[in-house]
Amino acid sequence: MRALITGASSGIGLATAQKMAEAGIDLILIARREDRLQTIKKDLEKRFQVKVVISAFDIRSSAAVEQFASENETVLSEVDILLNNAGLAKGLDKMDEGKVADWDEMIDTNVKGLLYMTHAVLPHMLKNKRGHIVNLGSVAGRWVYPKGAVYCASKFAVAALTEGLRLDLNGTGLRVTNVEPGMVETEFSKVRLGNEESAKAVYRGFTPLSASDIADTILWCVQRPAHINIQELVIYPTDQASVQLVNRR
Ligand code: 8X3
Repeated sequence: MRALITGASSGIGLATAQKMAEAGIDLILIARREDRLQTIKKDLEKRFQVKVVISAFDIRSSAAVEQFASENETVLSEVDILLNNAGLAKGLDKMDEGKVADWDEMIDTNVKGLLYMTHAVLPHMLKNKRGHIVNLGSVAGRWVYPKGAVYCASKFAVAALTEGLRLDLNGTGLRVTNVEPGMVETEFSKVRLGNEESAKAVYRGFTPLSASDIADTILWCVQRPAHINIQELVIYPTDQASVQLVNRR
């Protein structure tokens, strides 16, 4: 079995790569940071005796995705699982104060990058008559919160793309899942807010989810028997009851 993971050099992507390798799944890892990918490849191949192919490029570029797809036809033809994990939030602003560059980065990565990668892998899965696409959505793809409209919109798009793909793939045997976490402590808030201190404050006073928690959930989804499709899965920390209600001690 082989899985392709985007955004594999940190956070949920990396944690899932580790758990999949532990489960004996070969990997294709994609991220922008080549040096991190090299280190991860060495570590996973040594610890778990799995095959790890790495490729460093930016999924926001349709040309880069096309080039990757044409240069890696053989490995791509063996992909059983596509984890569209790469994604980010940039800024926490009212819409009139938001930066266009932040909006572009979120929409280009979270929506267009996911589409480009799906477009590259799907023909192989259809040919093989098997495959599972797991999209990393968010509770922000079901409920909107103040100052988060554009990030939320990008994750609402992930929910729509998952549902749409399910409809288009009905009868093919392929599966599509949208995993929608609440607050997970990774580099997410540092990337969003731009500094460590503000990021730490986001998770202060309660126990957030970890990347490893979400990796376990993803693994559980892909390990269900072939007749089961977990279509949408919301996972919150126990102390977070909605996108805006967190019980802090
Ligand atoms: C991340 C969850 O609540 O910070 O997608 O938007 S949240």
